Amino acid sequence: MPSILSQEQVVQFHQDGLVIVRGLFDPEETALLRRAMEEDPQVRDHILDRLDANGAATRISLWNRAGDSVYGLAARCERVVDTMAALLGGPVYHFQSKLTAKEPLVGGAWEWHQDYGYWYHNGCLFPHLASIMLALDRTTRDNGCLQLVRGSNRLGRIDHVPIEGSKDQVVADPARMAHLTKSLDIVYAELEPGDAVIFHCNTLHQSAQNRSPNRRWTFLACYNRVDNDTVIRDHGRYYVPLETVPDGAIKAAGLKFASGAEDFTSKPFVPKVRESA
Ligand SMILES: O=C(O)CCC(=O)C(=O)O
Repeated sequence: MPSILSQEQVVQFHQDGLVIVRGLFDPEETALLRRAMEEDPQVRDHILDRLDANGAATRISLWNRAGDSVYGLAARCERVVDTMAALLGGPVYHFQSKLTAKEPLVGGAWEWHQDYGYWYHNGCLFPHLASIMLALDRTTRDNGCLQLVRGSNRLGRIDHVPIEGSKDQVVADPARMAHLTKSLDIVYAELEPGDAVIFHCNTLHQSAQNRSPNRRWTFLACYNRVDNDTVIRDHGRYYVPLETVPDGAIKAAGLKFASGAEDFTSKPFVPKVRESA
């Protein structure tokens, strides 16, 4: 299946480092995914809290392999995989998937970072990775939608430094960020359930705390180019062939939970970075 994006959207992805896709999953598919995130015992049992710079927790559940669950099939369906391969310029494999969950009133923030600020340390030599974030709930400025720095994909990798008071996240060099956020636009990915934002691994992004009464849960699937397989084997994110499934597979499977192939993460991966950039 060819990429679902228009030529204009492909150009936008390369220029801006992000593209918003409305209605990527229909309401029935989105409801299945949302219920799986809420009800699958494996997803729930692997939820980790990641403290932000102010000590508030944003929640995440992470797994490395896309299996036969409804969320495994969503990450393997043609409309997603073929689009990611077209954007990354070659065949891809599933690098990781995650639920990122901001609970009403108490949800913590994600500090400014590039995913490659983390994934470089998993042994990916090139930044040939990208993610697709699918909204399970409506995401708005009020409940901590993703914010992305337009064009930051073209900066290259920025040094990331530790955050005082949090061992759970690292942050893109704040001195550099101050310049970048003055000169580049910030895009707020306000999404309806079923909409998605696709972004490059060097695109700087953050999300604010959720002080609203509305939950903000999103499902992300991340892909690496096959020829960029990790040179480090012990983080579980190395190449395993990705078998795509037809787009109809999600509804055909119904509410299917983890099958045992997922390789859920019990401890968050936080790279050991130095204090000064
Ligand atoms: O869920 C969010 O708001 C951000 C998640 C994120 O930045 C990540 O998983 O790398």
